[in-house]
Amino acid sequence: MKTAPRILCINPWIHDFAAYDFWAKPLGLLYLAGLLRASGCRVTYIDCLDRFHPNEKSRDPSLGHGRGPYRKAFIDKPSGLADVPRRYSRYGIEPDWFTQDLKSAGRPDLVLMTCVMAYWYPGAAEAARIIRSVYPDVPIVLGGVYATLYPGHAKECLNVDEVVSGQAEAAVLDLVEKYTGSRPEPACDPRDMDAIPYPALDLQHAIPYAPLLTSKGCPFSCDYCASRLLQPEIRRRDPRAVFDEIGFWHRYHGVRDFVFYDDALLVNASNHADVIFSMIRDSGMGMDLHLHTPNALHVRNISKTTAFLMRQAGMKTVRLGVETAEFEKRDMDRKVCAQEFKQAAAYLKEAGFFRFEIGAYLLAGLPGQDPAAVESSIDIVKQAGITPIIAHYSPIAGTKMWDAAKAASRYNLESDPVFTNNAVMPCQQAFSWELAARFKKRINS
Ligand code: B12
Ligand code: SF4
Repeated sequence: MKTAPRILCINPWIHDFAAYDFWAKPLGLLYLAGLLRASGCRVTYIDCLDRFHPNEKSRDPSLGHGRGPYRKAFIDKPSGLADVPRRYSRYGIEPDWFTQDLKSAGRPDLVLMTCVMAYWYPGAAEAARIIRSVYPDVPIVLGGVYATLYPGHAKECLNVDEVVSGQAEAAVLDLVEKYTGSRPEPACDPRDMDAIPYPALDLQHAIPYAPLLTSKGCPFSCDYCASRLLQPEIRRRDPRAVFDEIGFWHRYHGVRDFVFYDDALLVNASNHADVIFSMIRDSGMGMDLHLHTPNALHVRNISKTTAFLMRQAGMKTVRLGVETAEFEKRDMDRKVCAQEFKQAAAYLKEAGFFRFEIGAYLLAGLPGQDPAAVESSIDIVKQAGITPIIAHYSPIAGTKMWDAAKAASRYNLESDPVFTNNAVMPCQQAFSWELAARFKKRINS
């Protein structure tokens, strides 16, 4: 009898100027791990960003609604970023712990590694080097956002056997067969979002929060966003299946914080999100849960009903995709107008949300953007009784704004994704602490 293929899944380190676990989990990889496990593979998982590693001091996973700082160690900056007056770090567990964990996991037949943010690839490169040194002949396959957006760069710069672009629920079964010689018996139709097993969050040392994906894709196509490149098809789960998943993590694993990762959670809310929120409210679980939407919601879809249902279901963190509050001038997206914004803010307030619970993301550092436009957006958001949150622009290859970003940048963006890191303000003439301070002052004034 053939033995089950042994698959080791790796979430690599972050190399960056700043990083914090603001509800960031490698959900795509954890879905693949769950699918492979249910399809008969022996799956192990090493998370280089594990804040609850056994070598760490023990801490309560529920603190800060599950969020918290990563361990960090200063490392050298990538050479092209010498102009940025900030320290660069490796975020996550000690490399020795990683080596030890690799050895304790035992030799796998295949390593599957993700990389969630393109400009974090140096962390994946470091992980690949160490995996190679411990298991020189084990194949490594890289997938995820970086692999999808910059496949050519990944093939050239990372010592891996294969780079896989795009959604991979179906492809991963072929990969296992290709590299191990045994074909897993699929537990379900891997493309069916309602049938696919839950992400393998239980392979972590703790489950401080559960990321949820109720849908894929987005009907909009904003100039700065990669949603369509990553998830070209719009698909949605049955609201009942989402509700059941929430109940599962809550009842069997004690999870109270749930984080929606959808790009378009509220589109057609009356037959999707509203149904999920009503089910939570009616079950009584809403009293016990904290829901969060750090990935912005579409303002236009916040009706009075939706606002009240969100509150009754236990929503604690609402983030709105505003991008610029100079509504009449916007041409990079058409997803909200002034009236819709004011109305949504009023509904959320009426439903009982406090100012500090509602944040509006405003994009800063866009090619050719006048900082005064960001400041006037800050004022408009504040007038609506909402907290402005500055999100610095990260240029992405393949998006409509890419050419303008390349033209505006002081770096050769095409040459290396590290230059697309929003922390370096890549589309400005220079990195500027003053500008960041100016926005902060305006927000707090
Ligand atoms: C949820 C989300 C977040 C969450 C959590 C992110 C995280 N996990 O770390 C939050 C809200 C915290 C967040 C924050 C930010 N985000 Co974000 N985020 C997303 C979002 C919407 C979904 C990612 C996701 O989990 N998708 C669901 C899973 C199922 O899909 P997946 O990861 O792609 O996995 C599939 C495939 O890639 C593949 N796969 C994955 N791993 C592997 C491994 C192998 C071996 C294989 C074969 C396949 C494979 O199979 C999976 C299943 O099909 C994406 C946009 C998008 N639509 O993807 C943006 C996105 C990743 N974020 C982006 C950005 C820019 C940011 C911010 C910098 C925004 C800002 N300006 O402040 C911050 C910074 C994050 C930080 N420093 O921690 C950009 C990244 C661009 C880039 N250059 O890489 C994206 C693409 C959005 C965009 N602008 O277009 N984000
Ligand atoms: S609405 Fe949001 S997710 Fe959709 S394309 Fe625009 S920025 Fe991307």
